[in-house]
Amino acid sequence: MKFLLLATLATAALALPSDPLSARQKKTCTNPKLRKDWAKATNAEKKSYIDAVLCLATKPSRLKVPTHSTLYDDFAWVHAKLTDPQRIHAEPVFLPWHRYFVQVYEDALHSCGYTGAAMYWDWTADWAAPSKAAVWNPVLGFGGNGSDSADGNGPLKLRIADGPFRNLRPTYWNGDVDPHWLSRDWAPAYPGQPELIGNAYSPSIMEEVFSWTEYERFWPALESSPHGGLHAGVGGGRGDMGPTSSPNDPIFFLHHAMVDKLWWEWQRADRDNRINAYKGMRNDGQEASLEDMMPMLKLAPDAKVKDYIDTEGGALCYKY
Ligand SMILES: [Cu+2]
Repeated sequence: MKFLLLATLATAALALPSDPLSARQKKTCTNPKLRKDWAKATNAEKKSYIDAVLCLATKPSRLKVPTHSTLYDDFAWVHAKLTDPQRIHAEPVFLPWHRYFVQVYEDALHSCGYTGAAMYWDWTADWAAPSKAAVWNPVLGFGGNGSDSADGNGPLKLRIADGPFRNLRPTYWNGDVDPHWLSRDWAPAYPGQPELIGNAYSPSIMEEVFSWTEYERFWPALESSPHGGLHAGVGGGRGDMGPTSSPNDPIFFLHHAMVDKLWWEWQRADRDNRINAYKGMRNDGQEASLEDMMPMLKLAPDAKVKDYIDTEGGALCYKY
């Protein structure tokens, strides 16, 4: 009996995924990881996160399309391909798909030596002066805006002027091979509108988003103004956060961790009724279901919505 038990344990240990390509294990979540606010993380945590992001660009692509791209580029490629034709936005799967995507990214950072959880940018706290946010720090942050005088990109893309990611050279722009320097094109302030379209994620907008009690009302409200406004505010017309290849900008993942945190807060505000709340019309005209599959195009296995609906159950184990 004892031998049998040991043998079972040994088999279970062998089956654990050693590489991030394997399906995430479903197990009881007893000790959820805490995802932190970038502005409150320690310098050591920030440094380790930044180093791991840079490391992704030295790792071979899992997708090999095209052959000279890297693991860093895979995220932009998958997001671009799943956006044209549209499979991950403007339908209920927007929230769980991006939740899964951020988790796949966190797993990739772990393959680059990072041991912490994904981090988020709380833009609801910075809405009145978003350009002053801690995330744009040129040493322990993501660098700032693109600049006309920054060399190398031509007039259509604004290369960022400083920061640890200034020398990053993403492979894709939208779904096309178009190597360029990482770019940002912050929307300027004008009377009544803070820079980076701060009004799109102001307290009054957030109050409206959280006023919805049904999932099918909540997700579009969150996706449109706060989520979309931030993308447009940071990316502008000539920055990486604008096009379908927006995961090119590493701030994408702090932005989407924040979107995820807001969904998490909404779910927990009425856990019994909302933790499995998932409804609405899919882009193919069918009713959305927890059994729906989320495509990840071989960056990671396709996965069911129901395994990613609860951050402390199914295939996930984290909280905010
Ligand atoms: Cu997206």
